[in-house]
Amino acid sequence: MSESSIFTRILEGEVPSEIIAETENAFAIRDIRPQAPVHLLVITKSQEYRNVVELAAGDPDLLSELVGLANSVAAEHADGDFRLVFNTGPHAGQTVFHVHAHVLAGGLEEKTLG
Ligand code: DGP
Repeated sequence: MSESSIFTRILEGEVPSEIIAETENAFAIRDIRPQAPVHLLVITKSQEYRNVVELAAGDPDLLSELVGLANSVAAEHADGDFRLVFNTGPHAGQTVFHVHAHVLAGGLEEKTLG
C-alpha cells in the first residue's frame, strides 16, 4: 500500500481544506497556491491513478466524471468558462502523483498559452 497522498489526507480530514463539491468518485478543493482568479482542483477520491494518461486508460468513466465535476464547479465559482490543466510528469510541473485537474477560471480572456 503506497503512502497516502496530500489529497487523500485532505479527503480523510487529516489535512484541513474545505471540500467545495463532490461526486461519487471525485471531489473539489481550492488550490493552496492560486494561479488564476478562480483556481480549483478536481481530484479522484481514489489515488489509484497517478496521472490523466493512466486514468484515461484505466477508467474512462471516472475521467468523464472528473470533467463533469470541473464543469459544475466552474459554473458555481466563476462564469462557467474554464481551462482544464492536467500536469503530467515532473518535467511538466506535476508535484502530486494522485490524478487531479486544475480548473482555472475568471478573467482569463487576455491570456494565451505559452
Ligand atoms: P500539480 O503541481 O499539478 O501536481 O498540482 C498540485 C497542486 O496541489 C498545486 O497547485 C498546489 C496544490 N496543493 C498542494 N498541497 C495542497 C494542500 O495542502 N492544500 C491545497 N488546497 N492545495 C494543495
